[in-house]
Amino acid sequence: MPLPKAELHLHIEGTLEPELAFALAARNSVVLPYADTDELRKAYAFEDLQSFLNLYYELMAVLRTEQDFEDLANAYLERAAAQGVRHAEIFFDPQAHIARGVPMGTVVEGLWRALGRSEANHGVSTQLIMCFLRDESAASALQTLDAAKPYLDRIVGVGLDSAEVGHPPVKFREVYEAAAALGLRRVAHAGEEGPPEYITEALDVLGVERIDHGLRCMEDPALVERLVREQVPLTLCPLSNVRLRAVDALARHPLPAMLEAGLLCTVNSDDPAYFGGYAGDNYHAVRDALGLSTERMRELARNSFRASFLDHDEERRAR
Ligand code: ES4
Ligand code: ZN
Repeated sequence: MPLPKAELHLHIEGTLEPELAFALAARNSVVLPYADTDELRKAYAFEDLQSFLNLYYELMAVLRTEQDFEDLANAYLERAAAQGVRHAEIFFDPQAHIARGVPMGTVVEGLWRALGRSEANHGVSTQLIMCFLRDESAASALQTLDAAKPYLDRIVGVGLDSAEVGHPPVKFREVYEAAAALGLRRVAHAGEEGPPEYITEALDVLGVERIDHGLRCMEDPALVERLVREQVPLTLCPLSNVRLRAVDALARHPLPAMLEAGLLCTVNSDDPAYFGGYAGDNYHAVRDALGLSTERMRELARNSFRASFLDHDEERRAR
Protein backbone atom coordinates (compact mmCIF):
# COMPACT_ATOMS: atom_id res chain seq x y z
CA MET A 1 0.00 0.00 0.00
CA PRO A 2 1.51 3.34 -0.98
CA LEU A 3 1.75 6.00 1.73
CA PRO A 4 -1.41 8.18 1.67
CA LYS A 5 -0.39 11.66 0.57
CA ALA A 6 -1.61 14.99 -0.74
CA GLU A 7 -0.27 16.42 -4.01
CA LEU A 8 0.12 20.20 -3.77
CA HIS A 9 2.22 21.07 -6.82
CA LEU A 10 0.84 19.60 -10.02
CA HIS A 11 0.23 21.34 -13.33
CA ILE A 12 -2.62 19.48 -15.02
CA GLU A 13 -1.19 20.36 -18.44
CA GLY A 14 2.03 18.70 -17.30
CA THR A 15 0.24 15.35 -16.96
CA LEU A 16 -0.24 15.12 -20.74
CA GLU A 17 1.45 11.80 -21.59
CA PRO A 18 2.76 11.34 -25.16
CA GLU A 19 0.15 8.64 -25.93
CA LEU A 20 -2.73 10.91 -24.90
CA ALA A 21 -1.15 13.85 -26.77
CA PHE A 22 -1.21 11.83 -30.00
CA ALA A 23 -4.73 10.52 -29.36
CA LEU A 24 -6.06 14.05 -28.79
CA ALA A 25 -4.11 15.35 -31.81
CA ALA A 26 -5.85 12.76 -34.00
CA ARG A 27 -9.26 13.51 -32.46
CA ASN A 28 -8.85 17.26 -33.05
CA SER A 29 -6.98 17.08 -36.38
CA VAL A 30 -3.97 18.85 -34.88
CA VAL A 31 -0.64 18.04 -36.52
CA LEU A 32 2.22 17.64 -34.05
CA PRO A 33 5.77 18.23 -35.28
CA TYR A 34 6.81 14.73 -34.09
CA ALA A 35 6.37 11.47 -36.00
CA ASP A 36 5.38 9.37 -33.00
CA THR A 37 5.59 9.02 -29.21
CA ASP A 38 9.21 7.81 -29.36
CA GLU A 39 10.30 10.85 -31.30
CA LEU A 40 8.35 13.10 -28.93
CA ARG A 41 9.98 11.49 -25.90
CA LYS A 42 13.40 12.32 -27.39
CA ALA A 43 12.46 16.00 -27.03
CA TYR A 44 12.27 15.54 -23.23
CA ALA A 45 15.99 16.26 -22.67
CA PHE A 46 15.70 19.70 -21.07
CA GLU A 47 18.44 22.27 -20.43
CA ASP A 48 16.50 24.45 -18.03
CA LEU A 49 12.99 25.69 -17.21
CA GLN A 50 12.55 27.61 -20.48
CA SER A 51 13.49 24.68 -22.72
CA PHE A 52 10.82 22.62 -20.93
CA LEU A 53 8.21 25.39 -21.11
CA ASN A 54 8.66 25.62 -24.90
CA LEU A 55 7.57 21.99 -25.33
CA TYR A 56 4.91 22.23 -22.58
CA TYR A 57 3.17 25.13 -24.38
CA GLU A 58 3.62 23.54 -27.82
CA LEU A 59 1.93 20.25 -26.84
CA MET A 60 -1.05 22.07 -25.31
CA ALA A 61 -2.25 22.65 -28.89
CA VAL A 62 -3.99 19.26 -28.68
CA LEU A 63 -6.24 20.40 -25.79
CA ARG A 64 -9.31 21.97 -27.41
CA THR A 65 -12.60 20.69 -26.00
CA GLU A 66 -14.21 20.08 -22.62
CA GLN A 67 -13.83 16.38 -23.35
CA ASP A 68 -10.07 16.81 -23.80
CA PHE A 69 -9.70 18.49 -20.40
CA GLU A 70 -11.93 15.86 -18.78
CA ASP A 71 -9.88 13.02 -20.29
CA LEU A 72 -6.62 14.70 -19.24
CA ALA A 73 -7.78 15.11 -15.64
CA ASN A 74 -9.20 11.58 -15.41
CA ALA A 75 -5.95 10.07 -16.67
CA TYR A 76 -4.04 12.02 -14.00
CA LEU A 77 -6.45 11.16 -11.18
CA GLU A 78 -6.28 7.47 -11.99
CA ARG A 79 -2.47 7.46 -11.88
CA ALA A 80 -2.38 9.63 -8.77
CA ALA A 81 -4.83 7.36 -6.91
CA ALA A 82 -2.69 4.32 -7.75
CA GLN A 83 0.28 6.08 -6.10
CA GLY A 84 -1.51 6.88 -2.84
CA VAL A 85 -2.65 10.43 -3.59
CA ARG A 86 -5.81 11.08 -1.56
CA HIS A 87 -6.05 14.80 -2.17
CA ALA A 88 -4.78 16.92 -5.08
CA GLU A 89 -4.58 20.71 -5.37
CA ILE A 90 -4.30 21.10 -9.12
CA PHE A 91 -2.81 24.03 -11.06
CA PHE A 92 -4.08 25.07 -14.45
CA ASP A 93 -2.84 27.77 -16.85
CA PRO A 94 -5.89 29.46 -18.42
CA GLN A 95 -3.87 32.11 -20.29
CA ALA A 96 -2.09 29.41 -22.28
CA HIS A 97 -5.50 28.17 -23.48
CA ILE A 98 -7.27 31.49 -23.94
CA ALA A 99 -4.37 32.62 -26.17
CA ARG A 100 -5.16 29.64 -28.44
CA GLY A 101 -8.85 30.50 -28.60
CA VAL A 102 -9.96 28.01 -25.93
CA PRO A 103 -12.16 29.92 -23.47
CA MET A 104 -11.91 29.81 -19.68
CA GLY A 105 -15.31 28.06 -19.53
CA THR A 106 -14.15 25.13 -21.68
CA VAL A 107 -11.12 24.59 -19.47
CA VAL A 108 -12.89 24.86 -16.11
CA GLU A 109 -16.05 22.96 -17.12
CA GLY A 110 -13.98 20.21 -18.74
CA LEU A 111 -11.67 19.79 -15.74
CA TRP A 112 -14.69 19.91 -13.45
CA ARG A 113 -16.37 17.01 -15.25
CA ALA A 114 -13.48 14.88 -13.95
CA LEU A 115 -12.83 16.64 -10.63
CA GLY A 116 -16.48 16.71 -9.59
CA ARG A 117 -16.58 12.90 -9.76
CA SER A 118 -13.06 12.28 -8.50
CA GLU A 119 -13.92 11.31 -4.92
CA ALA A 120 -16.46 8.75 -6.16
CA ASN A 121 -14.40 7.48 -9.12
CA HIS A 122 -10.86 7.64 -7.78
CA GLY A 123 -11.05 8.26 -4.02
CA VAL A 124 -9.17 11.54 -4.52
CA SER A 125 -10.50 14.89 -3.28
CA THR A 126 -9.48 17.82 -5.44
CA GLN A 127 -9.19 21.59 -5.58
CA LEU A 128 -8.30 23.86 -8.48
CA ILE A 129 -5.67 26.62 -8.36
CA MET A 130 -5.62 29.05 -11.28
CA CYS A 131 -2.10 30.19 -12.19
CA PHE A 132 -1.06 33.42 -13.83
CA LEU A 133 1.81 33.22 -16.34
CA ARG A 134 4.50 35.49 -14.93
CA ASP A 135 6.06 36.08 -18.37
CA GLU A 136 2.75 37.64 -19.46
CA SER A 137 1.76 41.15 -18.37
CA ALA A 138 0.13 42.16 -15.09
CA ALA A 139 -2.81 43.49 -17.14
CA SER A 140 -3.29 40.06 -18.71
CA ALA A 141 -3.35 38.49 -15.24
CA LEU A 142 -6.05 40.96 -14.16
CA GLN A 143 -8.11 40.12 -17.28
CA THR A 144 -7.72 36.43 -16.50
CA LEU A 145 -8.98 36.90 -12.94
CA ASP A 146 -11.93 38.77 -14.40
CA ALA A 147 -12.66 35.94 -16.87
CA ALA A 148 -12.63 33.48 -13.95
CA LYS A 149 -15.33 35.33 -11.98
CA PRO A 150 -18.21 33.08 -13.19
CA TYR A 151 -16.24 30.01 -12.02
CA LEU A 152 -14.96 31.09 -8.61
CA ASP A 153 -17.05 28.44 -6.81
CA ARG A 154 -14.74 25.91 -8.48
CA ILE A 155 -11.42 27.67 -7.90
CA VAL A 156 -9.86 27.67 -4.43
CA GLY A 157 -6.93 29.95 -5.13
CA VAL A 158 -4.42 31.57 -7.44
CA GLY A 159 -0.79 30.77 -8.23
CA LEU A 160 2.05 32.16 -10.31
CA ASP A 161 4.11 30.05 -12.71
CA SER A 162 6.09 29.95 -15.98
CA ALA A 163 9.45 31.67 -16.62
CA GLU A 164 10.60 33.04 -13.26
CA VAL A 165 13.80 35.04 -13.72
CA GLY A 166 13.12 38.67 -14.63
CA HIS A 167 9.49 38.44 -13.50
CA PRO A 168 9.55 39.19 -9.77
CA PRO A 169 6.43 38.65 -7.65
CA VAL A 170 5.92 42.41 -7.19
CA LYS A 171 4.79 42.60 -10.85
CA PHE A 172 1.59 40.84 -9.72
CA ARG A 173 0.83 42.81 -6.55
CA GLU A 174 -2.46 44.20 -7.85
CA VAL A 175 -3.93 40.94 -9.11
CA TYR A 176 -3.02 39.17 -5.85
CA GLU A 177 -4.73 41.94 -3.87
CA ALA A 178 -7.82 41.51 -6.04
CA ALA A 179 -7.69 37.72 -5.60
CA ALA A 180 -7.44 38.10 -1.82
CA ALA A 181 -10.44 40.46 -1.83
CA LEU A 182 -12.39 37.72 -3.65
CA GLY A 183 -11.54 35.27 -0.86
CA LEU A 184 -9.08 33.24 -2.92
CA ARG A 185 -6.10 31.44 -1.36
CA ARG A 186 -2.68 32.49 -2.65
CA VAL A 187 0.46 30.55 -3.60
CA ALA A 188 3.33 31.34 -5.98
CA HIS A 189 6.30 29.62 -7.58
CA ALA A 190 9.45 31.25 -6.18
CA GLY A 191 13.08 30.24 -5.80
CA GLU A 192 12.99 27.56 -8.50
CA GLU A 193 15.36 29.37 -10.88
CA GLY A 194 14.81 32.79 -9.33
CA PRO A 195 16.75 34.24 -6.36
CA PRO A 196 15.82 33.91 -2.66
CA GLU A 197 14.57 37.53 -2.74
CA TYR A 198 11.61 36.38 -4.87
CA ILE A 199 10.55 34.07 -2.00
CA THR A 200 10.57 36.95 0.48
CA GLU A 201 8.67 39.14 -2.00
CA ALA A 202 6.03 36.45 -2.64
CA LEU A 203 5.41 36.29 1.12
CA ASP A 204 5.51 40.01 1.86
CA VAL A 205 4.03 41.55 -1.28
CA LEU A 206 1.69 38.83 -2.58
CA GLY A 207 0.70 37.42 0.83
CA VAL A 208 1.12 33.80 -0.26
CA GLU A 209 0.63 31.04 2.27
CA ARG A 210 2.77 28.45 0.46
CA ILE A 211 5.85 28.67 -1.74
CA ASP A 212 6.03 26.42 -4.78
CA HIS A 213 9.58 25.04 -5.04
CA GLY A 214 11.42 27.49 -2.75
CA LEU A 215 14.58 25.48 -3.35
CA ARG A 216 16.91 28.48 -3.46
CA CYS A 217 15.96 29.60 0.08
CA MET A 218 18.98 27.51 1.11
CA GLU A 219 21.26 30.30 -0.16
CA ASP A 220 19.94 32.67 2.53
CA PRO A 221 20.21 31.47 6.15
CA ALA A 222 18.07 34.36 7.47
CA LEU A 223 15.32 33.41 5.05
CA VAL A 224 15.53 29.76 6.09
CA GLU A 225 15.19 30.87 9.71
CA ARG A 226 12.07 32.85 8.83
CA LEU A 227 10.49 30.02 6.81
CA VAL A 228 11.12 27.66 9.73
CA ARG A 229 9.76 30.10 12.29
CA GLU A 230 6.61 30.80 10.27
CA GLN A 231 6.36 27.17 9.10
CA VAL A 232 5.75 28.28 5.53
CA PRO A 233 5.14 25.14 3.45
CA LEU A 234 7.46 24.52 0.48
CA THR A 235 6.15 22.33 -2.33
CA LEU A 236 9.35 20.69 -3.59
CA CYS A 237 9.46 18.70 -6.83
CA PRO A 238 12.66 16.62 -6.75
CA LEU A 239 12.45 14.86 -10.15
CA SER A 240 11.57 18.20 -11.77
CA ASN A 241 14.64 19.79 -10.17
CA VAL A 242 16.88 17.12 -11.70
CA ARG A 243 15.30 17.27 -15.18
CA LEU A 244 15.40 21.09 -15.28
CA ARG A 245 18.92 21.07 -13.79
CA ALA A 246 18.13 23.09 -10.68
CA VAL A 247 20.13 20.33 -8.93
CA ASP A 248 22.80 18.29 -10.72
CA ALA A 249 21.78 14.91 -9.30
CA LEU A 250 19.01 13.63 -7.05
CA ALA A 251 21.64 12.34 -4.62
CA ARG A 252 22.69 15.98 -4.11
CA HIS A 253 19.18 17.36 -3.62
CA PRO A 254 19.04 19.61 -0.53
CA LEU A 255 15.84 17.94 0.79
CA PRO A 256 17.59 16.18 3.73
CA ALA A 257 19.28 19.44 4.79
CA MET A 258 15.99 21.28 4.42
CA LEU A 259 14.17 18.78 6.66
CA GLU A 260 17.06 18.89 9.11
CA ALA A 261 16.75 22.68 9.25
CA GLY A 262 13.10 22.34 10.24
CA LEU A 263 11.54 23.54 6.98
CA LEU A 264 8.01 22.34 6.25
CA CYS A 265 8.84 20.42 3.08
CA THR A 266 6.46 18.48 0.86
CA VAL A 267 7.28 16.27 -2.15
CA ASN A 268 5.30 16.69 -5.35
CA SER A 269 5.46 15.89 -9.05
CA ASP A 270 5.13 19.26 -10.91
CA ASP A 271 4.79 17.98 -14.52
CA PRO A 272 4.89 14.21 -14.14
CA ALA A 273 4.48 13.32 -17.84
CA TYR A 274 7.64 15.31 -18.60
CA PHE A 275 9.83 14.71 -15.55
CA GLY A 276 9.68 10.94 -15.15
CA GLY A 277 7.24 10.36 -12.35
CA TYR A 278 4.06 10.95 -10.40
CA ALA A 279 3.84 11.71 -6.66
CA GLY A 280 4.66 8.20 -5.47
CA ASP A 281 7.56 7.99 -7.91
CA ASN A 282 8.98 11.20 -6.43
CA TYR A 283 8.66 9.77 -2.89
CA HIS A 284 10.44 6.55 -3.91
CA ALA A 285 13.14 8.41 -5.79
CA VAL A 286 14.09 10.64 -2.85
CA ARG A 287 13.96 7.74 -0.41
CA ASP A 288 16.32 5.69 -2.58
CA ALA A 289 18.69 8.47 -3.70
CA LEU A 290 18.90 10.26 -0.36
CA GLY A 291 18.49 7.33 2.02
CA LEU A 292 15.54 8.86 3.87
CA SER A 293 14.24 6.84 6.81
CA THR A 294 10.69 5.49 7.06
CA GLU A 295 10.03 8.13 9.72
CA ARG A 296 11.21 10.90 7.33
CA MET A 297 8.96 9.52 4.59
CA ARG A 298 6.01 9.54 6.98
CA GLU A 299 6.89 13.12 7.94
CA LEU A 300 6.75 14.13 4.25
CA ALA A 301 3.31 12.56 3.86
CA ARG A 302 2.11 14.18 7.12
CA ASN A 303 3.47 17.55 5.92
CA SER A 304 1.54 17.22 2.64
CA PHE A 305 -1.79 17.14 4.48
CA ARG A 306 -0.71 19.81 6.95
CA ALA A 307 0.30 22.14 4.10
CA SER A 308 -2.90 21.49 2.12
CA PHE A 309 -5.95 23.72 2.02
CA LEU A 310 -8.04 21.01 3.72
CA ASP A 311 -9.47 21.87 7.14
CA HIS A 312 -8.84 19.52 10.06
CA ASP A 313 -11.91 17.33 9.52
CA GLU A 314 -11.32 17.01 5.79
CA GLU A 315 -7.67 16.20 6.48
CA ARG A 316 -8.61 13.39 8.84
CA ARG A 317 -10.94 11.88 6.25
CA ALA A 318 -8.34 12.14 3.47
CA ARG A 319 -5.46 10.48 5.35
C1 ES4 B 1 6.32 24.69 -14.44
CL1 ES4 B 1 8.39 23.30 -13.40
C2 ES4 B 1 7.50 24.74 -13.69
N1 ES4 B 1 7.97 25.90 -13.27
C3 ES4 B 1 7.31 27.02 -13.56
N2 ES4 B 1 6.18 27.05 -14.26
C4 ES4 B 1 5.69 25.88 -14.69
N3 ES4 B 1 4.59 25.62 -15.41
C5 ES4 B 1 4.54 24.28 -15.59
N4 ES4 B 1 5.60 23.71 -15.01
ZN1 ZN C 1 5.47 24.03 -10.99
